[in-house]
Amino acid sequence: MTSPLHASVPAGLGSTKPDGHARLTTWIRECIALCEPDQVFYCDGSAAEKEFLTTEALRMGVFIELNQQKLPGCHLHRSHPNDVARVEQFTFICTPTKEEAGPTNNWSAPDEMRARLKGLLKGAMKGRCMYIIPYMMGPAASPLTQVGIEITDSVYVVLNMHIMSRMGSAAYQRLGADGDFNKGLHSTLDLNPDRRLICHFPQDNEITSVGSGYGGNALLGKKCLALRIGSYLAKRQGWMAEHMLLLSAESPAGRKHYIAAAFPSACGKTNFSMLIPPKHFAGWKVATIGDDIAWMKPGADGRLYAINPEFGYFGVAPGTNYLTNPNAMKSIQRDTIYTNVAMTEDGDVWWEGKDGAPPAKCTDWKGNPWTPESKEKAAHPNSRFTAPATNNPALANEFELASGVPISAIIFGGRRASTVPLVYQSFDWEHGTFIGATMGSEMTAAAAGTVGKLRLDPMAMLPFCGYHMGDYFTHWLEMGKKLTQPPLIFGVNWFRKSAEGKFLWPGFGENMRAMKWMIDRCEGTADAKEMPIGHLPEPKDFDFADMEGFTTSDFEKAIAYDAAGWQADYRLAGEFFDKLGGRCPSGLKDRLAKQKARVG
Ligand code: TSX
Ligand code: MN
Repeated sequence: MTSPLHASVPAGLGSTKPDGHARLTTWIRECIALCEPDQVFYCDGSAAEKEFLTTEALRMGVFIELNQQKLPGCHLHRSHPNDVARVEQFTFICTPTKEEAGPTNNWSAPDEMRARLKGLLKGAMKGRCMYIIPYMMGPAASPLTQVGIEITDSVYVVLNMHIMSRMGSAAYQRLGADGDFNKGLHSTLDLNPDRRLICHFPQDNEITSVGSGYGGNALLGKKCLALRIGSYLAKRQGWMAEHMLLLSAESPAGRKHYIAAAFPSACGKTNFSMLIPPKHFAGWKVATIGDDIAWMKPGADGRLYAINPEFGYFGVAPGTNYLTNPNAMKSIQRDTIYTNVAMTEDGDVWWEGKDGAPPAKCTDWKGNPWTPESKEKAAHPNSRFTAPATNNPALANEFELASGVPISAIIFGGRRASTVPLVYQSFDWEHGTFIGATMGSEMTAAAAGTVGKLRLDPMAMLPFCGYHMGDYFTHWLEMGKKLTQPPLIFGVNWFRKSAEGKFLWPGFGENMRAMKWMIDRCEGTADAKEMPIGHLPEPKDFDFADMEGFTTSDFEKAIAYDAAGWQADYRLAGEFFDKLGGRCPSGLKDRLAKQKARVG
């Protein structure tokens, strides 16, 4: 949603300009000359600025008032109904050659795309306010942190960036006179989907996004910088930008492990990052470091260290409730932006899968009256909350740690009704990379496509890798060689079903049991059976005590080995590797051949 002008701006706000950084000042001047805004607001990230812009967003109708007694500091935003999700078909990686972007990305020649974008942006901010947003992805003191400047004509974007990034003048301080920064230019234009383009210029550390106001397309620090540009920088600079949650798990004895996990969408990544251990695990503490993105770099000790570059959660609302994720529910009771959820008569929010019965009547995400008899959903399936990480009761102490945390285990998972066991361990780093590179997930109704169809999504990075996926796999293998104490790599599947179609594993907090086995493997205290696909826990190795109605036989079904299923998976993986051509590392192709022979 676009913001018109601010009639009057309080003294001291909107005027914190960067000075002494020639490249930055020049670029801002160029953007102003191109977009021709009537007003320029230089953000400082302060609480006073947030308060002023929130009041203005309410006045402009960008924000809708919610019940401030129930939900203090919370606001509702309704996006344009055609602008509710990321748009992979309009997302481009503009490298000098198509080969660099690879067969899994849309590509355009940088000069051609720049010319097209220039045409679209010429005069695009006439009658509008342009906001200059300085922000950091990562803690101010971390060597892994990146600075971005986002220029946008959306006050909704500014208020989201206040939550999702470390925004404000500290970013200018970190830049100094000549620091490198990501250039992000965003305009909603007229929200016409025919003029919607999300473009990345990795060689120039630059993003231009037009025609959408939606989170993943418009909050340029997240998917665009932290993953697409980030993965490109990481390859060149010797680190990793991954689509992973980060958590810590501390035993009653006080031993802590840090775990990173990659799951495709609709697998409950945010839920897992905020997991509450069941009663059986009294004394265990799980804390959230991040729910979506991890930046990781080998340390001097040969371990892999990770930070979460984000400052908030941009989570899917439907399905979030006090049973599936109490910590998320507690995180979204104040200072939260709700996008495309339903609103009750008393100014509360509602969505499908929230606690309790649906309200007798409410206003749906489009602003229309809704009752339980209505055919359409009250909240959009991709409706979101934007909440500060500091609201999370389970936020880890290490959230601001500049050095990052040393990772003990990396987990790859997907939604698989068959074949993939509850949990298994790779033989080594290369085999773990292979597990990540061949992982897939079955589609749910929330995603476009055929429900239940298996789609490969290597490392959950397919839509987010800013260069050739084959080169990305090579980078994974190279990183492994730099680590003298590499994390152990595991595969998991919370979604395996019985022949009758029932979930074999209760999931949610009970996933702590799988995590406990993985931690024990890291400590060298749990046994496993060597199978063709990796190391699997046997019933004696896995704690499923105090699980109501869950038997040894149930566990055996959840970890059962299905050779024919694996052969089918490997056929699909082979097709994907072939698509990558000569850039698919031979290490992975050889692994595939070896695995095919092993599973028989
Ligand atoms: O997030 C999920 N997790 C991870 C939690 C830490 N979900 C929700 C996925 C959509 C985002 C899950 N759904 C998980 C899970 O582990 N498992 C399942 C499947 C499942 C759903 C319901 C039941 C059991 C399994 N049980 C009953 O309905 C009683
Ligand atoms: Mn994500």
